Amino acid sequence: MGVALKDSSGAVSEDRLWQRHADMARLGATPKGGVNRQALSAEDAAARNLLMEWARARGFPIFTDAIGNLFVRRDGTDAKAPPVMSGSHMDSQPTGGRFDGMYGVLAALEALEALEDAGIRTRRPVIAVAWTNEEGSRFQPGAMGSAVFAGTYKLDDMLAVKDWQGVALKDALQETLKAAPAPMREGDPGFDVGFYVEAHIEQGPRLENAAKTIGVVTAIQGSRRYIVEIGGEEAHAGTTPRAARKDAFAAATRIAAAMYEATTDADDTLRFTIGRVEVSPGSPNTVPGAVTFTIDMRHPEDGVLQAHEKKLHDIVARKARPCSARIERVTNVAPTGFDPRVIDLVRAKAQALKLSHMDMPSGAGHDAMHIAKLCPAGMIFVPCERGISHNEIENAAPSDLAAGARVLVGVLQELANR
Ligand code: HGY
Ligand code: MN
Ligand code: MN
Repeated sequence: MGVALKDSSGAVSEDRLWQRHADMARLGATPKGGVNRQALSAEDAAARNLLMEWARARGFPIFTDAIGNLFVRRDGTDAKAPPVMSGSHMDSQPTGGRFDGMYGVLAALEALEALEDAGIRTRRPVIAVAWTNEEGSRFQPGAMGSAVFAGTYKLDDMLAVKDWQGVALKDALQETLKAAPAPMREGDPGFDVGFYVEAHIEQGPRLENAAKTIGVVTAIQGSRRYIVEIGGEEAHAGTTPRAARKDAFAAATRIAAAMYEATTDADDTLRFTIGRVEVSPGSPNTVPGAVTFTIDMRHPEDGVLQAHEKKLHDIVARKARPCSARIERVTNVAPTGFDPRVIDLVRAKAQALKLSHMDMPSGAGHDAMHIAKLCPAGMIFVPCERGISHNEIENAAPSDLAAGARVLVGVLQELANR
């Protein structure tokens, strides 16, 4: 082992980190340069295998748990000390980018490698983690692996969840663990964690607009997800008079239009999205008998979300006739405030590395919102081009990714010796 460098940040390799993003982006690559690496798909399994290949090359022990979270550990001098953990997710949106989630996993691995390259021993073990199914686009709810780890969702409930084609998560997980085997940590997911820090692209334009390199993340806004199911009556498109129709799509458009209006707040802070709509039977000449659509609603204040949830229920009750309709909340993640000690340390490391930085909240949800319930947690943002994400053209600069990783490893090194 070489002589220990004063600080592991200097051992971060921009080239190694950038090359690994390119290697991972081949797994589920889409024509426009993004990725489609849905949770527990063959592409997800391939990413798990590649991460494990890199970990094994450094002799880092690997293990997984009953929901498929994947852990890479660098031992500390005190094996019993609760570890410092860092990571994010490798699953993507169907038309996702190559940095959302993956950056946090690769920056965490880079941190372990930089500690190793710098010959730095830490008291606590340092663990890099890839959480299962953060996106929640194939299997709802999202941030599933971290939520089961934190005890927010029950393992058995999540194993029973089905995707839009009716495939049970349990079966998809079994396939994935067969295709990407790793030693299984016995028992239910979850163990004592000392600190958690997650690196992520901002997925918004604020850092780029402010010409800052590092986002010192202070909080994550609250988010709620719903399913709306509308029941009508299939009928012949040519013979059925309007007055006799129970057109589920007509009802869906009335309900959606009223919801968009009710969530148009003056200061453009509330986020309301209908992202997926299924119309059945989906035939051009049959009046739709059933419509299902999803709602994703977010705001920094829980009270505002609660007030708007009531409005959504009222609209569904008022606008469905002559169809039937129901709205069910699928997830409710309260706003998360990060730990001032971690926030201050992220800011101090950015300053020490002479990196421009600013405090900011996160508009996007992250696994950190669940892990923050277990231990002091925080996040580090780096810019992404024009703030675009959940889009195949998502892009980030190698130097920014490396800068975030330098702050990350400095923070992890400090926390691992507290
Ligand atoms: O939806 C989110 O906020 C996260 O990017 N999955
Ligand atoms: Mn993400
Ligand atoms: Mn995402």
